[in-house]
Amino acid sequence: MVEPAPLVGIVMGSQSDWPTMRHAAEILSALEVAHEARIVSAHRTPDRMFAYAEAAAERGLRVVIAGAGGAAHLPGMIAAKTRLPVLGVPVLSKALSGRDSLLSIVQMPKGVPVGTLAIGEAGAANAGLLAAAILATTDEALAARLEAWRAAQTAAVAKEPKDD
Ligand code: RP5
Repeated sequence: MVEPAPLVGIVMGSQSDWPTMRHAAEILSALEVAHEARIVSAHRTPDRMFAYAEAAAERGLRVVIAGAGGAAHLPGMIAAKTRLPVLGVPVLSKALSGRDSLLSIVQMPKGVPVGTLAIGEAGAANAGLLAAAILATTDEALAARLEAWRAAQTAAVAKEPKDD
């Protein structure tokens, strides 16, 4: 079977980001959104990063999710090289608990936006949901799957707390 062409590109600065960024991939899989995941470091593989960002729109990607930790230049640099919407995920860093990642990603200068999510797993999962929501504006079947996913989440919330 031929795999559908990816619509969402998930990129991360390091293998060590994958335990966080896989939460974006899992959401996209659950919503049947074709996606790919790549290690593309702004610092260690800058040429790979430029090539990825420059080719992204032409290859048919519609949204890029970029996660990085520490001096997290990746989302901003990707955004500098593509017109696609870029969603930035600050990865929890060892030294500063992701505050460095958050500030590196969120404080983009005017003119080159990065939609910045929360630090860590919640941010990665929400980036997946947001990418799906963007695509759902022009895809009715995906919109229905997203509505169903949200309804299931609502249904899973108990009315009352219970003891462990
Ligand atoms: C960043 O440096 C990566 O995004 C990662 O979050 C952080 C640490 O990378 P490793 O030293 O674990 O490879 O580029």
